[in-house]
Amino acid sequence: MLTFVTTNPGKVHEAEEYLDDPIQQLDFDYPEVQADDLATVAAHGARAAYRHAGEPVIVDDSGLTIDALGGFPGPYSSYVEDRLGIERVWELTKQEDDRSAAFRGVVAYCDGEDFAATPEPVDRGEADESRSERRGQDLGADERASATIDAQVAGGDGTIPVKLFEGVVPGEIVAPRGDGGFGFDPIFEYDGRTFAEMDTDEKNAISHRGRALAKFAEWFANIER
Ligand code: ITT
Repeated sequence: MLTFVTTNPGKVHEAEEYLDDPIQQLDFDYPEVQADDLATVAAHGARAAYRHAGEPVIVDDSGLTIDALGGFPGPYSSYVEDRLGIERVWELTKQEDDRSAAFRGVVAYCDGEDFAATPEPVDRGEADESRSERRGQDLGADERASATIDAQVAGGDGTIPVKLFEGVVPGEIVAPRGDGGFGFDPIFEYDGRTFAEMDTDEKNAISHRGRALAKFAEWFANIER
């Protein structure tokens, strides 16, 4: 049994298609650190989720990046969906000539152990420690506050290794269409259809999460447990 720590049942539904092992959802809203890259957010999240669950966990951190908006909303996708809504993200983007975008996702696995070398990266928390030290020394008050959050989330065990699996899918932002999926799916078009116009199998075959989960599933089937 593998525990997927997420507040989003749509993610679990998609993951079930990939893994031979049964998956249970643990609905825990782990603290998300503020960082520009999803891998850092996912690695912190996986450690926090593992501490909470006390058993092997995966978390998934995903985001939509819109090229003409400098990669917005990126790591802030959840906040933007909540506060602005996808209709207003479409309104912002439709003024642009270039509406290209991408979904990016990182699946992060943590079971408290170290991992054998494979092509996928392992986050051991070193980057966080050096960044926190640097922030403490020569950066401003906002960044020091952020470093404090880093340290709290790391909880003194920032060195617990986390295995990371990344996936990206390019697409275009369009006016909302379709009833399936979740989140930004109705405004994300790939090859003529939005993700909300696809069923789960079709979306998985091309999506960022599908790509990350496929790599994770292959690796997970071969590790010693
Ligand atoms: P957890 O963090 O609890 O797992 P969440 O839904 O908040 O759930 P993220 O922070 O990873 O998940 O998601 C960031 C945002 O991106 C959020 O608004 C999601 O709805 C959206 N999102 C993630 N994957 C998506 C997908 O496959 N299709 C559409 N929107 C997606």
